[in-house]
Amino acid sequence: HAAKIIFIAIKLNGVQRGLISEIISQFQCKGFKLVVIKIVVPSKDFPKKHYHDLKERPFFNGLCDFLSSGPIVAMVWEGEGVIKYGRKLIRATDPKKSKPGTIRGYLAIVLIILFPCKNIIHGSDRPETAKDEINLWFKPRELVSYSSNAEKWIYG
Ligand code: DAT
Ligand code: MG
Repeated sequence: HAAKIIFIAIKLNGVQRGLISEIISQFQCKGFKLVVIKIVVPSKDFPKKHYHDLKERPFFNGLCDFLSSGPIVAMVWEGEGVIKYGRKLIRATDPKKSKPGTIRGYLAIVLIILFPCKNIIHGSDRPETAKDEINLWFKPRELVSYSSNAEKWIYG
């Protein structure tokens, strides 16, 4: 069910600022289910694979260098409409265009306005990219299949 899963990464500045639990809360409180989570410092070339569709853009090298320079929390969240809702929750790429109450509007600070790559969080934008990103960041056996006890209260 590709449309029901999203790859979410908390970028290193979010990790360093202690925002892991806040971001997890936002997804958890909405009723989405965490199916895998790990913390990793990506190799130099790894972000280039993740952002391959942006390789012609002028900010590509800076973006990739930033993402390989510290610990990233990589997750997969599952649930009805998780991509659509997740993108709304994360909001605009440029944090100064993100409303308060969105993750970037709430958590991305002044410095990030000058460096959009430091916008705290990544989230897949479509089912196809979610699938590719999950395959890139995780092995299939890392994804934990379980039914949450809350499901009957969320979908019932
Ligand atoms: P998003 O992360 O909102 O999906 P994207 O996929 O277009 O945005 O871009 C990936 C990342 O690249 C983004 O999180 C920050 C950086 N970025 C995007 N546009 C940029 C720009 N015009 N200048 C600098 N960095 C940019
Ligand atoms: Mg994107």
